[in-house]
Amino acid sequence: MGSTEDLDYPQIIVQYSNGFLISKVMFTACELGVFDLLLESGKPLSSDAIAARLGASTMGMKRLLDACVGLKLLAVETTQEGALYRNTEISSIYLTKSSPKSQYHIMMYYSNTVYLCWQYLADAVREGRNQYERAFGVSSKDPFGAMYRSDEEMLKFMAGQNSVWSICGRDVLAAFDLSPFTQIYDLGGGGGALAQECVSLYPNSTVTIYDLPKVVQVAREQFISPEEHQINFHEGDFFNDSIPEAELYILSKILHDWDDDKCKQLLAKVHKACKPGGGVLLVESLLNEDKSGPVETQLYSMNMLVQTEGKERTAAEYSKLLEAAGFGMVQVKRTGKLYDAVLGRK
Ligand code: ASE
Repeated sequence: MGSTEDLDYPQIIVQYSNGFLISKVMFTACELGVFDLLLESGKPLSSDAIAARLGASTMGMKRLLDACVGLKLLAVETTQEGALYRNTEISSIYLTKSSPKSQYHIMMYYSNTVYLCWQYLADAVREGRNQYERAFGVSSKDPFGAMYRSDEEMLKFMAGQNSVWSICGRDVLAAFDLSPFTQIYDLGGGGGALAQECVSLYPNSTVTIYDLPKVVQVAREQFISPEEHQINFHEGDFFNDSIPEAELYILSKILHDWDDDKCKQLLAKVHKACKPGGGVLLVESLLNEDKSGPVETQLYSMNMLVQTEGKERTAAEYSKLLEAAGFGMVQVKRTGKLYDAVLGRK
């Protein structure tokens, strides 16, 4: 503790400074299709072969692959023909596009959208608002208007947000026994990956994905197969349009997009629509009560500053919002993963 070594060589300062270099190496290897190629190939490949197949320079690709080895995202073996690269287990599972647990789309969203907003983090802190005007030249008044500024951006966001449920979906939905609730609305359900997890975990439930019309159209056409009979759709804007009656409302990563006033407004509307005995399930990344961590959640809260009108909150803050809207018997379950669950009852 406080050893002179730490002050002589500031390990954590060096590590934090290099953090964004690490992110960009991983994002770039994903974007160029390195992990996909190595998966398809089924055997280790030389850097020249990878460069040729991916249309990259031999020199640039060699350096990228070696950095991936340093990061343990690739393994290398030296043979008579030279160095041969292969995926590590973790990159096969999480960094390839086709894997069921793929995090590829969230990485593309981080690399090409979130990254650009973070360029203006200092402005966001100074001004206390999101940075769409500076980053993309679009009005920051309506954050989802800005986030969905093109169909392509909307699709990238939906695919990105979907990816996290392949690694956290089960945990947040199994945190409470939701089997008594069969009629479920997923407000702002987007691409529907959480709804899919929900109907698979609770076979007697039907989940209606409630989202903006253009989001629902894309979810229908590109994310949810018509064979998914337990999933329905409802086109609407939950702030301005009516919310139908149901037993359970899931608000997954919704409240963190909005300030307290907007959250109270939305929760009051949900409370009014909710059947007596029903409930609301918040799925969010919870801050410690003293906001001392977890660091991932603190960083997400910074991201909410640059991208939305919201913030990450503590369990007590969510409980207060729920209670202000009339919900009671609030229960909190931390999952130990990125997202946690809070259940309120009417
Ligand atoms: C939102 C969630 C996200 C709105 C914008 C967002 C995420 C990234 N941008 O509701 C996912 C969480 N990740 C981070 C970095 O916040």
